Amino acid sequence: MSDNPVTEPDVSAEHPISEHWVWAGGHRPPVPRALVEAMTSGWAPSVPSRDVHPGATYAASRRAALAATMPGLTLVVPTGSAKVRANDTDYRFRPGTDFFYLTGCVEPDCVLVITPGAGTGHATLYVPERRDARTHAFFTDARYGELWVGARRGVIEAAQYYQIETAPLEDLAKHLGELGDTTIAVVRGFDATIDAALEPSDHDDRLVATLGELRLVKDEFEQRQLEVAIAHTVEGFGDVVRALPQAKGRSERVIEGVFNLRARVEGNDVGYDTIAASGANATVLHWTRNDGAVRDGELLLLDAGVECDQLYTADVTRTLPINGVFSPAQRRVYELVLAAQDAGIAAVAPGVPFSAAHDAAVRVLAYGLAELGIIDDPEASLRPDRQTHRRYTLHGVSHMLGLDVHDCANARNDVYRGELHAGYVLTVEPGLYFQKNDLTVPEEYRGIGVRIEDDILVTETGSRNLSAALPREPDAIEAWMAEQWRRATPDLGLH
Ligand SMILES: [Mn+2]
Repeated sequence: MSDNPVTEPDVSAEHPISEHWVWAGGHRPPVPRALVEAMTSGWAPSVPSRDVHPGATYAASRRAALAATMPGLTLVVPTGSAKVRANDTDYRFRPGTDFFYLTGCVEPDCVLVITPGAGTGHATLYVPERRDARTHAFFTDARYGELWVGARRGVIEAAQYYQIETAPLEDLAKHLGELGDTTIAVVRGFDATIDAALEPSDHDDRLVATLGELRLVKDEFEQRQLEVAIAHTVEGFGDVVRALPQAKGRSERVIEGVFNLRARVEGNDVGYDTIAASGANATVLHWTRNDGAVRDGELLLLDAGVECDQLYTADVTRTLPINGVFSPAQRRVYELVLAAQDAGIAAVAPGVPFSAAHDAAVRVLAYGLAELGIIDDPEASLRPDRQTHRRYTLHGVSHMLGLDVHDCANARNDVYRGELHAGYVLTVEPGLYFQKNDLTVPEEYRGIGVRIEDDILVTETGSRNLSAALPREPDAIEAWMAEQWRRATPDLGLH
């Protein structure tokens, strides 16, 4: 460690130094230089970790596959920076998905650059220099200083941990300037500095589409991570059932809070805002306010997923009777949605179109709506120029799942909606939604919303339901809920 830290490389130009003062910015008064020198000396040296990221070899393969798909181009993939919540308070940082897919790196501000070269090109990860005790920013910069935010890996340790060549982010502008007349493709919208520094080109769209399409097939590391996320999600659903007696008479926030506790403890976070919809709130597709009352006799639609530490997310929905037993009307609607989901899941296989699950499920729903007396003629309704059943089914049955809950959104439409291949993971999630004021629906069904959602891996021979550990059959759900209530439940202290 240096005894004269203030003269070390200044990585924080916004905090100028004079003979006696260091300016920290904002409303903070200047800091005495003597204090900065005291704060940046007398610390034991830090030793870089020899750890290696568990997915490093997979990330290297993905970079090679990307470079092979877009030869001759320089590819620039930034992760983005912390987003301001208010003033000097940021949202928790989540890396840009394409960047993370190619590196495994979770630190903000980094940029991956792949330049064309022999074979699969040459990858460099640009990482901010550490604001450790060798720099005055260690103490004067509350956003990046390691005294405030903890140690970062920095240029040296990141090279070892991510098994990639690294360079200081501070050199990136100069290096990009030296690329000359090579053609550059950029993932835009994540890093304003990068967006401003590099001219837009048609190759930008091709780069994000290519990444979206490469991400469709989950390698074995990704499949394992999805299994981890789903296993913790199953635990979270059990937590919610055990908390239901304490949630009754209170708001859906109890349910959201209990599930999200599991997500934060076992994983990184929830993969999307938890939908905890009691009673007729289940008919509001994006019900994330979760401020409705939890009432005996109603259904709870819980659409929730744990995002694991490697940022893959589950996306599971169950519709549960809050008192543990379906009423006859609830059970009729539930069994219809279940039959539709069974048909949808059965349709998933390599070589079939993406829409196969949707088409199979919706056919069952249309016929079931006719049996319930809600539509007249299912075949007529299913015609492309009519589709009147959609008043009650509302949404598509499938989307891709992975690092993003709606994964691979940048893939070209004909690829996303093309044939399924082994390694794809998609949801199958039909639903029926009878609004409480819908006069076209028999009164006993009004205010009932049911969705059942599972995460399905396409295999070489068919498919595997990754979330099968969570019961779906109504009898199995009732038995499972009763079993949860026989177990000791933690007192949430809600009185
Ligand atoms: Mn979903």
